Amino acid sequence: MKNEFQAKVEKLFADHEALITRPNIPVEGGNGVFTRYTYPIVTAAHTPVFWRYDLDEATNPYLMERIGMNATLNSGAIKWNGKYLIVVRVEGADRKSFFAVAESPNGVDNFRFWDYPITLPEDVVPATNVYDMRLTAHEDGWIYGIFCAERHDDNAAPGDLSAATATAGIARTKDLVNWERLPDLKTKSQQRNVVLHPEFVNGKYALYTRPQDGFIDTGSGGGIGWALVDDMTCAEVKEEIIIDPRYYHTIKEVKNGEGPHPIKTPKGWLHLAHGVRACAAGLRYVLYLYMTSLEDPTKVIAAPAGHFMAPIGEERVGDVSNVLFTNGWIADEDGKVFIYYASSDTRMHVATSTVDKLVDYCMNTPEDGLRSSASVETLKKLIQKNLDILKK
Ligand code: BGC
Ligand code: BMA
Repeated sequence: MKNEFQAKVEKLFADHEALITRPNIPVEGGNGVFTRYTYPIVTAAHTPVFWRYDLDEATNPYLMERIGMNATLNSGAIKWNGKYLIVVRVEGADRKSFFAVAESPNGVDNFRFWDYPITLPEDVVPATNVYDMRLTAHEDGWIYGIFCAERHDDNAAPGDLSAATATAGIARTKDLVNWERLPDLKTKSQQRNVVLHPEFVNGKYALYTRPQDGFIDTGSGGGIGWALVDDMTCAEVKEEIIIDPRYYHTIKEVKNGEGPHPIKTPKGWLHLAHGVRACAAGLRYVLYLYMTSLEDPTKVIAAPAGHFMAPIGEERVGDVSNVLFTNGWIADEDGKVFIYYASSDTRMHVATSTVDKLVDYCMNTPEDGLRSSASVETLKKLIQKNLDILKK
């Protein structure tokens, strides 16, 4: 006969299985640009039962969680052997983030973590925390993961335990299981949100960067940057230009940063990024799209005004409320796009669209006129056009 402990273990597994196999349901309606889904795709409760509990009755007679998981957020993404893989930033109750692969057969539900998290070798100077990995299957044959490596800033005043430095950590793999760590990116400034472009440009590796003066403040860092690098095994930013600047009174006034690497489309490179503004409630993070030229990837050719996605409903609330953040998307052969985004540094979601729709959105959404009166003029044009149509 089963004892009480065994019955409790079975229930834990059954409840977990029910959660991770729950079908996701597209949300009807919306704005025609993308489709949200009813349920988050991965939460802390999706992490395996055997990560959190000691299942040995002798050492855990009360069947309590021994290692708490706090959040699952900012995930890189890649299609791999026909499966939709996300490299999740899992944050433990101890505030340390680590990377773990969760795999889905269809991209919208049934995400299941691989048994072990990723074992990431250390850099020469070990990082205290690592997070927000961008995956790039580069044409050189490697899959690169670039992520933020955070360390305490030892130049800080005594007692200041929050001062930190942000550096781009670099690792590469061929199978997403075994990772080779390369030296951190050498740059003059601190860096978060560094992303590897998937193709060589003039025979070099190309990086989207985000120079910042301090750990939080971008300061003189003007926006999303671009740098060419000779060798990823000793990557150094020698020259950096800003391709997508921040701007006063827009959704990217305080900070912006590249999301996942851009998708190549016949009309240009399609980019997904985040923009940040400050308000009384703190920082507000939203997602936006832009496009760059195929001939010259440093040239912006489409810059639709405002946000593409902003937090709504339960997305607004979490550990860091009022935040949407993205560093992963997958474009299928048939043009369907899976956008993986986190809400409020707490849980992962998916939204779907198509390359054609996203390009249409970029090309035909009016640009930001940067003043209220310009916005009114843009609006009046559409109203007049539509009223003429409606009168016919
Ligand atoms: C957190 C990040 C955050 C950064 C800046 C880090 O310590 O882990 O999630 O983006 O600080 O606030
Ligand atoms: C940033 C990012 C994310 C995070 C966001 C909101 O600086 O790098 O890790 O989602 O802050 O806290």
